[in-house]
Amino acid sequence: MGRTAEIQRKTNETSIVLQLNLDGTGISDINTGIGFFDHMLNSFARHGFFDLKLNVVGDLHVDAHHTVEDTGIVLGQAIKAALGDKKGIKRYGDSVLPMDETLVLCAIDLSGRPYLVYDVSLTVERVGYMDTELVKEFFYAISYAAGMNLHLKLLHGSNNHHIIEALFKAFARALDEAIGQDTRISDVLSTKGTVD
Ligand SMILES: [Mn+2]
Repeated sequence: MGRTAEIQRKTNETSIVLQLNLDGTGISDINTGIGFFDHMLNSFARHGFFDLKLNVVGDLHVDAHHTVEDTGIVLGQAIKAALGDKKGIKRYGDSVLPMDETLVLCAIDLSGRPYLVYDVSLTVERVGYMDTELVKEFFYAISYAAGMNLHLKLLHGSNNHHIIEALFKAFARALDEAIGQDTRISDVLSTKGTVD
Protein backbone atom coordinates (compact mmCIF):
# COMPACT_ATOMS: atom_id res chain seq x y z
CA MET A 1 0.00 0.00 0.00
CA GLY A 2 1.46 3.34 -1.04
CA ARG A 3 1.28 6.45 1.10
CA THR A 4 -1.24 8.52 -0.81
CA ALA A 5 -3.41 11.61 -0.50
CA GLU A 6 -6.01 13.32 -2.61
CA ILE A 7 -6.90 16.95 -1.98
CA GLN A 8 -9.39 19.27 -3.62
CA ARG A 9 -9.35 22.97 -2.82
CA LYS A 10 -11.46 25.70 -4.32
CA THR A 11 -11.34 29.42 -3.61
CA ASN A 12 -12.29 32.51 -5.59
CA GLU A 13 -8.72 32.54 -6.94
CA THR A 14 -7.90 28.90 -7.70
CA SER A 15 -9.48 25.50 -8.13
CA ILE A 16 -7.08 22.63 -7.48
CA VAL A 17 -7.32 18.84 -7.63
CA LEU A 18 -4.20 16.94 -6.57
CA GLN A 19 -3.41 13.24 -6.16
CA LEU A 20 -0.08 12.22 -4.66
CA ASN A 21 1.56 8.84 -4.10
CA LEU A 22 4.80 9.20 -2.14
CA ASP A 23 5.65 5.57 -2.94
CA GLY A 24 5.22 5.91 -6.68
CA THR A 25 7.63 5.66 -9.58
CA GLY A 26 7.69 9.25 -10.83
CA ILE A 27 4.67 9.28 -13.10
CA SER A 28 3.08 12.70 -13.43
CA ASP A 29 0.18 14.37 -15.17
CA ILE A 30 0.36 18.07 -14.42
CA ASN A 31 -1.47 21.07 -15.76
CA THR A 32 -1.24 24.38 -13.91
CA GLY A 33 -1.60 26.64 -16.93
CA ILE A 34 2.02 27.81 -16.47
CA GLY A 35 4.37 25.84 -18.70
CA PHE A 36 7.56 26.43 -16.73
CA PHE A 37 5.83 25.55 -13.44
CA ASP A 38 4.55 22.30 -15.01
CA HIS A 39 8.13 21.55 -16.10
CA MET A 40 9.36 22.10 -12.52
CA LEU A 41 6.63 19.93 -10.95
CA ASN A 42 7.29 17.16 -13.48
CA SER A 43 10.96 17.27 -12.44
CA PHE A 44 9.92 17.13 -8.78
CA ALA A 45 7.79 14.01 -9.37
CA ARG A 46 10.36 12.28 -11.55
CA HIS A 47 13.36 12.84 -9.31
CA GLY A 48 11.54 12.06 -6.06
CA PHE A 49 9.80 8.98 -7.54
CA PHE A 50 6.44 10.48 -6.55
CA ASP A 51 3.32 9.92 -8.63
CA LEU A 52 1.63 13.28 -9.00
CA LYS A 53 -1.61 14.11 -10.75
CA LEU A 54 -2.45 17.79 -10.61
CA ASN A 55 -4.92 20.10 -12.25
CA VAL A 56 -5.00 23.79 -11.39
CA VAL A 57 -7.39 26.39 -12.78
CA GLY A 58 -6.09 29.68 -11.43
CA ASP A 59 -6.74 33.36 -12.02
CA LEU A 60 -3.84 33.74 -14.46
CA HIS A 61 -5.53 36.83 -15.93
CA VAL A 62 -4.42 38.53 -12.68
CA ASP A 63 -0.95 36.97 -12.52
CA ALA A 64 0.68 33.65 -11.57
CA HIS A 65 0.85 34.36 -7.82
CA HIS A 66 -2.30 32.62 -6.55
CA THR A 67 -1.78 29.64 -8.84
CA VAL A 68 1.78 28.97 -7.65
CA GLU A 69 1.18 29.74 -3.97
CA ASP A 70 -2.03 27.68 -3.71
CA THR A 71 -0.40 24.75 -5.49
CA GLY A 72 2.31 24.87 -2.82
CA ILE A 73 -0.32 24.87 -0.07
CA VAL A 74 -2.15 21.87 -1.52
CA LEU A 75 1.04 19.92 -2.26
CA GLY A 76 2.21 20.57 1.31
CA GLN A 77 -1.15 19.42 2.70
CA ALA A 78 -0.94 16.28 0.56
CA ILE A 79 2.59 15.46 1.74
CA LYS A 80 1.47 15.85 5.36
CA ALA A 81 -1.67 13.76 4.87
CA ALA A 82 0.16 11.00 2.96
CA LEU A 83 2.84 10.74 5.65
CA GLY A 84 0.30 10.22 8.43
CA ASP A 85 1.93 9.47 11.80
CA LYS A 86 5.49 9.49 10.30
CA LYS A 87 6.35 6.24 12.07
CA GLY A 88 9.52 4.55 10.82
CA ILE A 89 10.67 7.38 8.54
CA LYS A 90 14.16 8.87 8.48
CA ARG A 91 12.76 12.40 9.01
CA TYR A 92 15.89 14.16 7.70
CA GLY A 93 16.95 14.38 4.08
CA ASP A 94 19.38 16.47 2.11
CA SER A 95 20.72 16.89 -1.37
CA VAL A 96 23.48 18.84 -3.06
CA LEU A 97 22.49 18.93 -6.69
CA PRO A 98 24.45 20.13 -9.72
CA MET A 99 23.00 21.24 -13.02
CA ASP A 100 25.73 22.37 -15.38
CA GLU A 101 27.21 25.57 -13.84
CA THR A 102 24.63 25.53 -11.02
CA LEU A 103 24.99 23.91 -7.58
CA VAL A 104 22.21 24.03 -4.97
CA LEU A 105 21.69 22.60 -1.50
CA CYS A 106 18.42 21.42 0.01
CA ALA A 107 17.98 20.12 3.56
CA ILE A 108 14.72 18.96 5.12
CA ASP A 109 13.52 18.06 8.59
CA LEU A 110 9.98 16.69 8.74
CA SER A 111 9.79 18.03 12.28
CA GLY A 112 6.17 19.18 12.20
CA ARG A 113 7.46 22.73 12.64
CA PRO A 114 7.31 24.94 9.58
CA TYR A 115 10.37 27.03 8.80
CA LEU A 116 11.80 28.14 5.48
CA VAL A 117 15.33 29.41 4.93
CA TYR A 118 15.65 30.50 1.31
CA ASP A 119 19.05 31.82 0.33
CA VAL A 120 18.74 32.09 -3.43
CA SER A 121 19.30 35.13 -5.63
CA LEU A 122 17.68 35.12 -9.03
CA THR A 123 18.67 37.71 -11.58
CA VAL A 124 15.78 37.76 -14.03
CA GLU A 125 12.15 38.65 -13.32
CA ARG A 126 10.57 35.80 -15.18
CA VAL A 127 11.36 32.38 -16.63
CA GLY A 128 8.76 31.54 -19.26
CA TYR A 129 5.47 32.79 -17.81
CA MET A 130 6.51 32.27 -14.19
CA ASP A 131 7.77 35.14 -12.04
CA THR A 132 10.99 34.07 -10.33
CA GLU A 133 9.90 35.64 -7.00
CA LEU A 134 7.17 32.98 -6.85
CA VAL A 135 9.72 30.21 -6.33
CA LYS A 136 10.17 31.36 -2.74
CA GLU A 137 6.39 31.69 -2.28
CA PHE A 138 5.94 28.11 -3.48
CA PHE A 139 8.47 26.63 -1.06
CA TYR A 140 7.20 28.80 1.80
CA ALA A 141 3.67 27.48 1.23
CA ILE A 142 4.90 23.87 1.18
CA SER A 143 6.94 24.27 4.32
CA TYR A 144 4.01 25.76 6.23
CA ALA A 145 1.34 23.40 4.93
CA ALA A 146 3.46 20.27 5.41
CA GLY A 147 4.99 21.34 8.75
CA MET A 148 8.47 21.03 7.33
CA ASN A 149 11.77 22.72 8.10
CA LEU A 150 13.14 23.47 4.64
CA HIS A 151 16.49 25.01 3.73
CA LEU A 152 17.31 25.97 0.16
CA LYS A 153 20.62 27.53 -0.71
CA LEU A 154 22.25 28.48 -3.96
CA LEU A 155 25.94 27.57 -3.75
CA HIS A 156 26.85 28.58 -7.28
CA GLY A 157 25.12 29.30 -10.55
CA SER A 158 24.09 31.87 -13.11
CA ASN A 159 21.36 30.53 -15.37
CA ASN A 160 17.97 31.12 -13.73
CA HIS A 161 16.26 28.17 -15.45
CA HIS A 162 19.03 25.88 -14.17
CA ILE A 163 18.92 27.32 -10.65
CA ILE A 164 15.16 26.93 -10.25
CA GLU A 165 15.13 23.46 -11.80
CA ALA A 166 18.00 22.38 -9.55
CA LEU A 167 16.02 23.61 -6.51
CA PHE A 168 12.99 21.49 -7.45
CA LYS A 169 15.16 18.42 -8.11
CA ALA A 170 17.15 18.85 -4.89
CA PHE A 171 13.91 19.28 -2.97
CA ALA A 172 12.55 16.08 -4.53
CA ARG A 173 15.64 14.06 -3.66
CA ALA A 174 15.86 15.40 -0.11
CA LEU A 175 12.16 14.71 0.47
CA ASP A 176 12.51 11.19 -0.96
CA GLU A 177 15.27 10.54 1.55
CA ALA A 178 13.41 12.08 4.50
CA ILE A 179 10.25 10.03 3.91
CA GLY A 180 12.26 6.82 3.43
CA GLN A 181 11.67 3.97 5.85
CA ASP A 182 14.41 2.73 8.14
CA THR A 183 13.69 -0.63 9.76
CA ARG A 184 15.75 0.40 12.81
CA ILE A 185 13.17 3.10 13.59
CA SER A 186 10.20 1.44 15.27
CA ASP A 187 8.31 4.58 16.30
CA VAL A 188 8.93 8.24 15.41
CA LEU A 189 12.55 9.43 15.25
CA SER A 190 12.43 11.91 18.12
CA THR A 191 13.55 11.88 21.73
CA LYS A 192 10.45 13.99 22.36
CA GLY A 193 8.28 11.15 21.07
CA THR A 194 6.44 13.20 18.47
CA VAL A 195 7.09 15.10 15.26
CA ASP A 196 3.59 16.58 14.89
MN1 LIG B 1 14.70 22.52 -17.87
